[in-house]
Amino acid sequence: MRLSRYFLPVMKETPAEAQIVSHRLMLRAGMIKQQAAGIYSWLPLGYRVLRRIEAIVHEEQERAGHIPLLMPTLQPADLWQESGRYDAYGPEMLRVKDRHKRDLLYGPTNEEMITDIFRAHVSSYRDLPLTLYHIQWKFRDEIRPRFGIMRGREFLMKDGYNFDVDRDAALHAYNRHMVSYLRSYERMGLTAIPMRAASGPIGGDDTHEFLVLAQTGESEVFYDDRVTQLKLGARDVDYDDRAQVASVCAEFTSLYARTDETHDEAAFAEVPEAHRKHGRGIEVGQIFYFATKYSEPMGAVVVNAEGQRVPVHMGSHGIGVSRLLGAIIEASHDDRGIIWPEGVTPFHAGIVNLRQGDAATDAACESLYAALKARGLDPLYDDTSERAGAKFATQDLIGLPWRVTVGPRGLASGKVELTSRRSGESEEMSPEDAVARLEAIYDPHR
Ligand code: 5CA
Repeated sequence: MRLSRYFLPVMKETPAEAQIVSHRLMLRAGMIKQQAAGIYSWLPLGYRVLRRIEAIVHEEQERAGHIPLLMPTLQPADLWQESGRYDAYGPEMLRVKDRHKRDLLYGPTNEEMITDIFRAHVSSYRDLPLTLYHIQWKFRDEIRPRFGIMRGREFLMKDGYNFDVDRDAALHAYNRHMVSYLRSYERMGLTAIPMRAASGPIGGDDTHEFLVLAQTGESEVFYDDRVTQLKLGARDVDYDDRAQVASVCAEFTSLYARTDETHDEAAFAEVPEAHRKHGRGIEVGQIFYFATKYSEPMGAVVVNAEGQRVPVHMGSHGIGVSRLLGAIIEASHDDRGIIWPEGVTPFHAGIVNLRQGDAATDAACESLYAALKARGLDPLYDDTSERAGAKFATQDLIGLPWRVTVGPRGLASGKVELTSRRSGESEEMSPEDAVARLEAIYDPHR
């Protein structure tokens, strides 16, 4: 993309309404625009990152054997009357009437609808296990939408639902979700810690939230800080191997880590004092096992191997896709702007032309641009006639992890400069070497 033809409405001023750094930076970098309280348009730069995050979520869900579909945002009220949640959900649910005076709602979550799909088509244990998921907009009429897309009213969520013949199979699905979530967050450059939590309106006793530590987080957390060192890394997990998946989960959940809702002072006191930490976190996902809470009232029944009709065991599993942008920025920025992890960056590298209009410099930038594109990388070429200082400030604000600076002085000796946004370090090299370096950097992320 050429910046002169792009739509990147960056702001110099710090917007007064934004209280936390991620919200400020998303507005300043021209990523989102508020349309109503808690409702945002995704401008091109923000939309690119949102799509990167979605792509990672899809890849990791499909790797775990989970199947994508798409359910609508509007749902009929009668499904929710069947489960008993239509009245219980309260004012957070946006209720609408159509022209025939039928009651609809904008879905805050999809347990009822997916159970309805399941009961219409599945009746035998032979069709199990089954996990279906979608990435779809949700609406919750939050009493206090705030911090930009972090607590929105309309927000993008990945929600997945497992159907299993018994508790053991359903707990394996729960564990598969935990591992696939850990992989997804790591690919986004995040450390998200699974913490024992409370289930709220979704229901069930087994639930973990995934928290990114940040002072601006809305959740109060208590943890053994050795849990922050755990990494899944490149290890190969066989998602069909119950014992292996369970052992990864045990590794990530055996140290103390709980939100305030389930915090237990006596158990916490057993953590060695040097490792006992109390702080705040951003909830970027939650998994639930709730057995037959929805399948029983809604009649989602399968015939098991013994020929008995049993309500199917279910769980639901959510990732806050749009919230993740805020969480990533909270975890990765400096006083000049955002620092995108390579896995989610909107463009792989910026190209800064220090002397736009100079024939040799323009030609070098064009050929660099073409070479990166030919290798499947997506550069953002600043071909505007802004001063160098302003170009650097924009690059720093929007946070591309790598910048290639091209100017007449370097070109005189056949060199461009490759700069890391994170470390600030620059290295001179030939344009060919810069392309090869970027290709190698991004190889593991593709
Ligand atoms: N049905 C279950 C799991 S599929 C469910 O709805 N879970 S949830 O309520 O925990 O939401 C899943 C994730 O969505 C949360 O972990 C959080 O990251 C994100 N989320 C929830 N509310 C909001 C909101 N108002 N704005 C942005 N993200 C939100």
